[in-house]
Amino acid sequence: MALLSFERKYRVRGGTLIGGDLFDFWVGPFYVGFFGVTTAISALLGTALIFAAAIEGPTLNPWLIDIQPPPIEAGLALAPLSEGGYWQIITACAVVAFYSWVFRQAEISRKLGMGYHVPVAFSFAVFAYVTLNVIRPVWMGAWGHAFPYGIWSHLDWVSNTGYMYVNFHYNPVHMLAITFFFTNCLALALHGGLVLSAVNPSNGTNVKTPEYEDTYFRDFIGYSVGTLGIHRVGLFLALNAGFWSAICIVISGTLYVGSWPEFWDFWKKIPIWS
Ligand code: 07D
Ligand code: 07D
Ligand code: 07D
Ligand code: 07D
Ligand code: BPH
Repeated sequence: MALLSFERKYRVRGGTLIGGDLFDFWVGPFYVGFFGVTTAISALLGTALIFAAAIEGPTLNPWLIDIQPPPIEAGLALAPLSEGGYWQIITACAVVAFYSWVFRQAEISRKLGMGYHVPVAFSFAVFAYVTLNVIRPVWMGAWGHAFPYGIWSHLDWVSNTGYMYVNFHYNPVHMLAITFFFTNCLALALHGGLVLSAVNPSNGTNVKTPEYEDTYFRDFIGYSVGTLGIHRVGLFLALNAGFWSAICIVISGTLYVGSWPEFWDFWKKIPIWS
């Protein structure tokens, strides 16, 4: 009941970024809005084009569908449909769908009078995708540098691209991104474990308050970042993981060409350890 009366209070017009009252309504639980409409159109069109391209062959097995970008020789020109044109339109649909999703999240935040943390966070993931399939290919002068749309084939792209720089592990920004991913996973394991341990006490005892959670970490490692703080840490780690991933790939083949292991040659010559 409380939830329903709350919904009546906030389900009012206003707060849209574009379109005024036009699409300012709900369908069942879903808020629509101008960006709901643009998401639906671009997502459906993009998905339909994946099927259209797959029907041209050689397979309809979802795991083996492979929609390649135009060949590198075609540069940044528009390509015929079956030679990368499908990939180009699907990419345009995907960019519109992902950004529409960000703006729809922002409109919902505005309606609820909340901060923009979720749309900002998702925009980091979209930035990583746009870096891979728009910014880097444009910078390198050919759509052919982008990854193909296929469950297996995109893994081949990651592997081949990695070995193009001999050993991608030696890319220092890749190291930084991995460190953020690993630390993010560590933090979530600790946070999930801690909260569940407080709400699953030993038989016959009460659920524990956040003071217990803080005390656990003070006893354990001398410091607790606090109940709000851990969420700041989590967001910080996750956004950095996405951000430095984008940077690690966009510098490869643009600012840095050649072998990543050789990048470290300067460092072997530093007098302190040689
Ligand atoms: C769990 C949220 C749900 C999302 C799901 C994915 C599709 C694809 C399309 C048939 C965490 C939905 C899948 C819409 C259908 C067709 C044509 C999110 C969750 C369930 N990858 N990747 C996967 C994408 C890149 C890499 C799986 C997308 C980069 C490696 C899935 C993108 C690089 C491995 C997938 C993208 C890269 C995977 C599970 C876009 C570096 C795996 C993903 C748009 C980031 C793993 C067979 C997942 C796997 C895997 C989708 C980009 C590397 C198919 C949509 C180019 C090394 N990727 N990926 O759980 O099992 O994400 O592959 O950027 O090992 Mg990938
Ligand atoms: C093992 C850490 C345990 C730590 C402990 C604590 C101290 C104290 C003191 C600070 C498990 C130690 C504490 C010392 C310190 C103070 C005071 C965590 C561990 C007990 N891979 N791959 C994974 C991806 C490729 C390969 C896992 C992605 C290439 C091998 C994860 C990609 C090739 C192994 C993963 C990718 C390759 C893995 C790692 C992309 C290389 C493993 C996470 C995008 C050419 C390892 C069990 C993990 C594994 C592993 C991800 C690519 C090889 C799923 C995203 C194709 C050989 N890879 N990988 O395991 O499974 O954390 O380990 O391309 O052995 Mg992979
Ligand atoms: C931030 C908690 C604090 C931990 C810290 C690490 C040491 C090593 C030893 C100089 C998230 C303390 C470091 C004690 C000092 C010497 C000889 C946790 C945090 C500050 N790795 N790994 C790193 C370890 C494996 C892989 C960094 C340990 C598997 C890849 C650091 C183990 C595979 C990349 C590190 C272990 C693998 C790294 C940051 C043990 C698959 C990177 C780690 C005991 C899991 C990244 C230069 C981090 C990097 C990185 C430590 C195991 C793959 C040096 C202790 C064999 C691909 N690993 N690692 O943030 O920058 O953890 O490398 O299992 O790119 Mg590794
Ligand atoms: C791009 C996803 C964006 C998603 C969006 C939403 C839908 C809707 C609908 C479900 C960024 C899509 C939504 C489609 C679905 C419904 C209803 C996220 C994106 C917008 N690597 N590596 C990374 C590791 C090696 C290589 C990143 C580890 C090898 C290359 C991460 C290892 C070589 C690239 C990472 C390892 C290699 C990367 C990926 C270990 C291969 C990249 C995370 C343990 C031989 C990529 C921006 C990411 C990158 C990337 C981790 C190994 C090559 C840090 C742990 C040595 C070429 N690697 N890697 O980016 O930075 O997420 O991309 O060995 O391009 Mg690596
Ligand atoms: O709604 C969400 O979550 C429930 C948003 C989302 C998010 C959010 C959301 O709010 C946040 C904060 C993040 N992701 C954060 C992050 C991480 C760090 C910043 C980063 C690691 C990450 N997300 C990664 C990923 C990955 C990886 C690693 O591969 C995937 C697959 C996702 N995130 C997926 C998603 C979705 C579940 C959701 C989301 N992250 C966004 C949903 C969305 O945008 O919906 C609108 C679009 C459609 C419904 C479909 C569009 C279809 C296209 C037109 C066609 C398909 C083209 C595509 C390029 C083909 C790819 C083929 C592959 C085989 C390669």
